[in-house]
Amino acid sequence: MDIVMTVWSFFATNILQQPAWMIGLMVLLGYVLLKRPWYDVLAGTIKAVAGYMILAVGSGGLVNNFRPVLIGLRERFGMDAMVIDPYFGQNAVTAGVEEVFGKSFSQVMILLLIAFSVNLLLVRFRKITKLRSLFTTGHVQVQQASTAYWLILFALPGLANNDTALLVVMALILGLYWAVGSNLTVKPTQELTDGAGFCMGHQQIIGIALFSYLAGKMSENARKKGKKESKRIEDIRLPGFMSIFNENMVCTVLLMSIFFGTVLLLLGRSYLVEAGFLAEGASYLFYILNTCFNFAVYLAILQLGVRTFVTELTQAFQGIAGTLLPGAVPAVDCAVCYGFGSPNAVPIGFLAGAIGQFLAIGMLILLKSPTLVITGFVPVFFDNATIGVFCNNKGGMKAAIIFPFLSGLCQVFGSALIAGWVGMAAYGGYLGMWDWAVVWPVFTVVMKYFSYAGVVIVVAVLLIVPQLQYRTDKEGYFLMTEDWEAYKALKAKE
Ligand code: ASC
Repeated sequence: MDIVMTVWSFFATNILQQPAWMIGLMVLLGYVLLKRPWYDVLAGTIKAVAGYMILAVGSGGLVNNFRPVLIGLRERFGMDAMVIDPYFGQNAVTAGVEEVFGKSFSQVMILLLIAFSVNLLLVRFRKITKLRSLFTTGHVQVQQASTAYWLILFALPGLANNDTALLVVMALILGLYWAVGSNLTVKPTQELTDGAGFCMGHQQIIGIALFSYLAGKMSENARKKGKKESKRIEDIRLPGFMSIFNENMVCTVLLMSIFFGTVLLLLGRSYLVEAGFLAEGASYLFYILNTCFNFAVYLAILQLGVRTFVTELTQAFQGIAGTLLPGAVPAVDCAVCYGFGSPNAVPIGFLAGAIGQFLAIGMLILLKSPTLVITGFVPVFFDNATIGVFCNNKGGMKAAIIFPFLSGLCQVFGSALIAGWVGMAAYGGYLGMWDWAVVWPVFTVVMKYFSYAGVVIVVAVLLIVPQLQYRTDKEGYFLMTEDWEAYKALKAKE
């Protein structure tokens, strides 16, 4: 037993929780199953791991670049409150779960393993379950397992006395959420990427499905009423000097300069020096310029990383899909979609979401909410930029502004409500991503009030969703992951 645990914890720490190595392992396995020559296997694996590492440099850079602003707002204006961010959320669980529930955090890792196996099994039996995607984003799965652990313990405190029942219930719900949520993004992602063969496995997957659907409806309604549909961002050719916004890098630098430039000016030079962000005699102006330019630089790095590994992963996954998990696609990090569609949807979605969040925070202050929220970079950027990319693809520029804006409101209000209620706010953080600010709070309420019947309801609803999806398009449902060109031909005929 000891050896098994040691091997498992080695695997969990170094591979399962490290998306770069997890993706590398999948490419390795996939290429071996495809019987590719050894040098292809080696080259593919290297590109997958290195590509993912490049993406991580980009996304980590974005997060760090934003730090002075967050810490500044908090310290300079004395805003002490809960930060909505996956990393703060995970810290809160680690810090509080023992105190509040008398449970150790170490079980979260076992939960992760069982929930991942649930996802695997659900996809393996896809003929019955109609589920087509395997969640591969390990760092996100750790954050989600932690939060789910807290939410479910809160809803069903009786489970605390029975570890086996606790883990089974939790893994079932979490594994189902991974499988069903990511499965909902299969169609919008295939449409966005023209059949690249992956879907989203992140923290706003139900949000992506919902907002893509609404964006599509918005366009359809406009068409029916004979009105002009909102143009996609990439099709808008701006007049005269405005056309410089057509270029992604230029657009990002300009938008970020307006936004961060203002905030950094508000924080003031003396604060930035005092807090150690700006060196004593250094230029304030160039500090601001560097920070704003860095956003465009990290975004470019991130997109390079995506381009490096995505083809390897999706090709290799066909090897896995062909033998072990037929008809399946990998569900990957949301940042992967920034390599597709309009790159300018990224800063635009982010800004619309940020405005939504700030508005919501202002309202919490005015309403004297007992839980105050502070924007964290990961939700405000990665959720809203992603929703922006998908909505732009389905509903044009208008949708890419409206829906991220609504998402920003949801993130703040939803997180304030749930984290205040379940007691996580007291530990300074909550996950805060869209699904965890909206969908999981609903699960929690249902389970809190209906207890074990609530568990049955949540599980039943999750199981039914893919069945309903399948029914709307029996012919195309599996075809869209198995053969995208054939799927397109089928749709063209219809
Ligand atoms: C998250 C999280 C991150 C980012 C990253 C986006 O939810 O924990 O580090 O989003 O995955 O690429």
